[in-house]
Amino acid sequence: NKRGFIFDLDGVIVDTAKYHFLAWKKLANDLGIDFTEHQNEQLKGVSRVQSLEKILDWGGISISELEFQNLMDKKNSDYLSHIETMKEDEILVDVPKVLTFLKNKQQPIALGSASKNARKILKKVALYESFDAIVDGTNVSKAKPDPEVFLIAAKELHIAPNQCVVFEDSIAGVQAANKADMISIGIGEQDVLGEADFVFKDFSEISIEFLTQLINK
Ligand code: B16
Ligand code: MG
Repeated sequence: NKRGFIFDLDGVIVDTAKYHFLAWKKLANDLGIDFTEHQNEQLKGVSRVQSLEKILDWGGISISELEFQNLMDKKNSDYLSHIETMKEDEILVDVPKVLTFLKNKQQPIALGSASKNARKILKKVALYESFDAIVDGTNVSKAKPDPEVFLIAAKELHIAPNQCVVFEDSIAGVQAANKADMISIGIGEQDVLGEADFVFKDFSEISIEFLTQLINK
């Protein structure tokens, strides 16, 4: 049996969520806006444009289009300065184990990320070749929670959406997977990702038996 296995990037494969947090917090604080971990949760999986819109909204600030573009560029260069030094040791626990298992079982594997930096990051951690398809922020027009990113990934894998499984760390991403009629697996906290079909703290909690059941279901 073949299923399509679709992985989010930030917060699922690598812990770049912490770098996004640092970069957004710096930008918000520079603008005199408070920025909490709870607010950060609402930016996970959300595109760069929409993230900045939300932050400005929380601060009750309105700016010109040019300034908006400048702030986005600033956030991204700040974020990229964190990414620059990334190595394979920043791959999250047991991700390689799961990827290798699925590959050995001939299961098609895709990346489904909102990030425009996804390909760069995958190359940094030497996982670029591990995916049969890569769909990222440069390939979509609608951001999560819209299901577009995962539907394109399913199409590229030639697997029907309801035969796909999505691993996601964000609320928006879990909602996108559910809307795409895919099996959603939250990676993180149950109280945050309760809308997912299954929630695990990280991949060390996902057993080979569980993956085998998913394939054979
Ligand atoms: P960039 P994912 C998302 O990646 C992040 O979760 C989100 O925090 C970020 O704003 C978004 O990518 C855009 O990223 O600024 O690099 O284009 O979790 O969907 O892999
Ligand atoms: Mg994510």
